Amino acid sequence: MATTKTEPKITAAVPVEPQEKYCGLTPQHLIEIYRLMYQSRKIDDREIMLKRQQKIFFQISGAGHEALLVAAGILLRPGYDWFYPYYRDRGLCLALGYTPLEMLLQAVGAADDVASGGRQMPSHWSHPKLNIVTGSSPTGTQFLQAVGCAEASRYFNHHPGAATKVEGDYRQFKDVNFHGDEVVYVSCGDGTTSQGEFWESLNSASNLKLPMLFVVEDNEYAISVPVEVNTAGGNISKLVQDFPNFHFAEVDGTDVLASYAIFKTAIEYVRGGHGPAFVHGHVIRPYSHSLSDDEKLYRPEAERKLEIERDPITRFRKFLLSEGIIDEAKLNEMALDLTDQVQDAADKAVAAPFPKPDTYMQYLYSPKLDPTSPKFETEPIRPSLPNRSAGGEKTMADLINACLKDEMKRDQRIVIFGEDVADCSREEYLREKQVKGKGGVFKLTTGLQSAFGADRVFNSPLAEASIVGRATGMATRGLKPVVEIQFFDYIWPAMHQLRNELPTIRWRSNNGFSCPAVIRVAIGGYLTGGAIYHSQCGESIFTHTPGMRVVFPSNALDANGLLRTAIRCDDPVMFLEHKRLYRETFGRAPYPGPDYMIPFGKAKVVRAGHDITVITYGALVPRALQAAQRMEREHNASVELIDLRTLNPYDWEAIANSVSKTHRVLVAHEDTLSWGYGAEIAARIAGDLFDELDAPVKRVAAKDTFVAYQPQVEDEILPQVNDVYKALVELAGY
Ligand SMILES: Cc1ncc(C[n+]2csc(CCOP(=O)(O)OP(=O)(O)O)c2C)c(N)n1
Ligand SMILES: [Mg+2]
Repeated sequence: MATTKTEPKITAAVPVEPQEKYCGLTPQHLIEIYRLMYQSRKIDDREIMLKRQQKIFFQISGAGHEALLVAAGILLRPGYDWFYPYYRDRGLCLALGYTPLEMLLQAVGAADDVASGGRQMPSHWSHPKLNIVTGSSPTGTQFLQAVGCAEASRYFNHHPGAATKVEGDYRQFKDVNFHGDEVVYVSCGDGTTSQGEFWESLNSASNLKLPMLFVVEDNEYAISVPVEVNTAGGNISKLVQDFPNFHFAEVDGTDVLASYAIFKTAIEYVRGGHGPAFVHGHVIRPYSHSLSDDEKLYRPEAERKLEIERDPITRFRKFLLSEGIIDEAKLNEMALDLTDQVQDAADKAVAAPFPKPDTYMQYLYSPKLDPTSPKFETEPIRPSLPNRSAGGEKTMADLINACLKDEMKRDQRIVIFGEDVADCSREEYLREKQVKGKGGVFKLTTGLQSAFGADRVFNSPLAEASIVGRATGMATRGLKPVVEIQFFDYIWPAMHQLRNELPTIRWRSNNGFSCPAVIRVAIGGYLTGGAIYHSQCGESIFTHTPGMRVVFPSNALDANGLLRTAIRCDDPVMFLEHKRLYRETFGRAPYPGPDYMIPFGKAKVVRAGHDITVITYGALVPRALQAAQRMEREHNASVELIDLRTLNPYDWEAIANSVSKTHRVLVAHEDTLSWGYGAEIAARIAGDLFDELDAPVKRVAAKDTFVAYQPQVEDEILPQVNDVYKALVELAGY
């Protein structure tokens, strides 16, 4: 294990003794700190000029935050510690080794931009070599990911064998590095502390005593909104001080030495394994919010003047001169030198090639491991007949549980968490056999904690954003979180993470980072009394999100094989499990063995036919099957039934082949009709297969309303066998 001693990593060109009055820094260190701060400001100034010349398209500065951030940056370890910085952290990034050219390449949107290959705005830092994890624009989404990242450090430390590279699944492409005492840095502005995810992350960091350094850069404004509007009482330090296990510090973040001293203690606390630290730095924002904002509209002259007097660069310059550490001539020489360097970097950036326009689809998904490939196609192990009758047919719930168990045994990187997924959080009750254990409200994870231990299967707080955000951070580090959202109806608190983070990370970092987590979600109605908050669908919202694989099995065997593919693949997967199908007689199957996989994007022809095609998935599969059998009996019509099984990707070839044979097609699903999943399929059939059609494409789906509690009303709202049957009769007679 590395030393917990915290020393600045600047190497002095001229050895000079550290001095007590400079918090143990040498004069050479102080000059280097000034150089980094000045360089940070110069890059902002240069970007502003480039924006005015229309050579870049956005500018947001780190001006006024430099002292605090350089102080943190020189104490932390690039490529060792982990970083979730926000857009004002230019000084931190420079101190960690990000170069001015790398920053300016992002500003122009160059192909060689290390952060995003021209995909993200400037100051959206990302640098895989330095462990600076890709940041997004939404304020506050970084916090829960940082929690997951810190949890991953701890996990790999406790299970070092899990870090081993294994060929044949996502682990082949994911290098894991961990040290045991790494710090996870995460920062934001004063306004962002109003976001719920900020508070969720403090709760988990505190409760789990995680090695995290929280930094709030308080410049007293969130665009035009002053701090007292965002923060009750106007001071975030006062609000957070009762979280257990934290080290708290508040500092004038325009004062280099004070900031340095505060961070030294805070980082030693975190690296020493005592828990998280929270540093609240008071800084200034002299350049308005961004170049698109003019603070004169909401801040009077007098207030702005007072702020300028606290400018950290002017202050530190005065300090260095008054202490005789450097003279005016040397400072001016340094300024000229840095101006030239930044100018040179800007010239190179402006001349750098742009990404090729046709590369926009690259890195939505893993370029290395394709879950639609034959690698993911294996045969189930068929038990011999006597066994089969003895072992019995298993339900979807049984075979999902069996898959989780098999995969956890095979892959130590898998962790499972969510609400109520553990057998029992108070482990002594299990040990003393006082209780049997729960293992999920639908019992899908039952027995897993008992089999694999509480650090691999555990309950999360009741906070869905936490579940997905933490999973995202863990997956970024190489773990395979397979988390559960208890009901689809409660997925919405996690929407930010599910829409703006998890599926975007690989694309927005130009393949610099990835997070192939699996999100299992219990979905759907036909429950008799599930009502509006336990019965809804809504899968098209996620199939409408690029970067997210969406799976929706209709039977036990498919659920087992598809879940295994989801776990072994290298992309984020939303795995939708229909509650009504968990224990249905329909679609039971014998256990297919520990390696059974079904590739994504391969539909199943449940029933072959030549008159009409039904395209469906999930709970509509057994319903459409009944309707098809009735069509056969009563109309002698042969219906081909296609179960898509995965919704993104979906099997267009199977659809096209069938429609080209039957020339009549019905798309059926449980989710509401308008703007639903079927609309896309119907539109594509109408567009691409128009010449094949003998009748208009028909759709059957739920009414455009919510699911009601009263069973008769629920039946009316959700599509029934008879609705499918009637649509088939109409299609046959067209
Ligand atoms: C979730 C979300 N809402 C709104 C915005 C627009 N926005 C960008 S920065 C910002 C203010 C942030 O203020 P603060 O956290 O104090 O950071 P500062 O910019 O002052 O450093 C807002 C409202 C956003 N990016 N994300
Ligand atoms: Mg602010």
